[in-house]
Amino acid sequence: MNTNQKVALITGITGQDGSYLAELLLEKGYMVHGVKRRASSFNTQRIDHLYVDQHEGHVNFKLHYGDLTDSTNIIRIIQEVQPDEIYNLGAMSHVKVSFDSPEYVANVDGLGTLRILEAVRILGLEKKTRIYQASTSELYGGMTENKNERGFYDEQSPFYPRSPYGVAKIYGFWITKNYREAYKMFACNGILFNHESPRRGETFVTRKITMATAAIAKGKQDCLYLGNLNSQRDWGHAKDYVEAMWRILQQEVAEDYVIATGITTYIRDFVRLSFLEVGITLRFEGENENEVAIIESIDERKYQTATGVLLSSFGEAGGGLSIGKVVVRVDPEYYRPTEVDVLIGDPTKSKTQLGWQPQYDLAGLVKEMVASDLKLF
Ligand code: NDP
Ligand code: GDR
Repeated sequence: MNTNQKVALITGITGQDGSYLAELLLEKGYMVHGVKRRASSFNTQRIDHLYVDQHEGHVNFKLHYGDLTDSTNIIRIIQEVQPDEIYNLGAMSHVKVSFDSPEYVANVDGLGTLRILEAVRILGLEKKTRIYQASTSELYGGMTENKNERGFYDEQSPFYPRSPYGVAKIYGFWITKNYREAYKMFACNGILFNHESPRRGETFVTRKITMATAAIAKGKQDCLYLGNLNSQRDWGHAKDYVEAMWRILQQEVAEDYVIATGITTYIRDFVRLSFLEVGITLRFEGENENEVAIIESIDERKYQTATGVLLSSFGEAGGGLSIGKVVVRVDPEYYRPTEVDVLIGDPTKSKTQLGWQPQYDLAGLVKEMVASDLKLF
């Protein structure tokens, strides 16, 4: 065994970010431990490629059953693993769903963070173990008056969460900061703006859009139903964002950082970009719940290259992908009781202090997501 090998523990390893972070840390030579929940069906699709049967002798990656609502098992896992770094990514991460299960989200996303910090303290690992807390741009709540003078949210901007998820995460933010100040622990918040990838959960808006683009283009779906098309998000790529998480824990001093692109885009424009990937230009008409997106034109060559389908044969087969077809409608069912209208982050501190530089732009992200989803159908 290499005694200089760093040991990391990731909660939420089966999620989008957990899977990319595990890949990054393994590449860097870490021993990676992850906490996974027991489920009635397999929930490790995003990390299966990293898993090598322990019986065959590959031991840089190990999963432990656990749950952030259970402090006994959190303490036991941390005691066994003795991690140099903990990345607390585990959470009920869906904003809309948090309105349906507010107590659960408070328990997992709020108290779960406390359980990690307390476990480290109870085990006397305050000097050894560095902790990354997955904080979020949802803390800002999109309050216009709280932006900085340049029109962005930064590390000094006040918080005003607008969902049970945001309220639970604000507890996670402050308890992390408090333990840093009270017990001199190396505990940091990454305030990450939205980040996406082909591994994004299917009910988040970007993935819902790219999957529907692929399904509609291949004649497997008729129409995409969305909620509020007027909100704006600062979207980056999850691969770039897990690199920032790692950098945050490699600094000399524990601090909090905003990770964002500094560019914000309407949901409607993400839809537009997504359909352009399969050669379809959309026109939006109407307002609010009456808004629809209609096919304005189809670039046959681009369509065929992207989908591998001949548009003429597809049309004749009765798929009906033609000019004038409505492919997106609004369903108010997807509206939230309180919405975060506009998010845009200022990554100046992370770029200058962490030397963080994202590799992807929005166009590259959309291209990768649509290409990946086209393979599903
Ligand atoms: P995902 O929803 O893809 O993953 C969440 C992970 O948490 C999954 O592994 C899930 O397990 C696990 N989890 C859920 N409940 C529990 C629980 N009770 N105990 C232990 N683990 C649990 O989220 P992302 O990867 O996108 O996000 C990672 C973190 O970053 C989350 O904390 C999220 O709130 C935060 N965040 C995300 C942003 C984004 O844009 N993606 C932006 C800012 C913050 P299972 O697979 O079994 O469901
Ligand atoms: P968000 O992401 O709430 O920002 O939280 P999501 O993709 O769910 O919503 C973004 C915006 O799109 C609007 N929207 C829809 N959203 C969903 N899910 N489904 C729809 O059909 C739809 N139609 C319109 C939403 O109203 C919203 O304005 C994500 C999560 O990853 C959090 O865990 C994380 O903290 C934040 O990003 C930063």
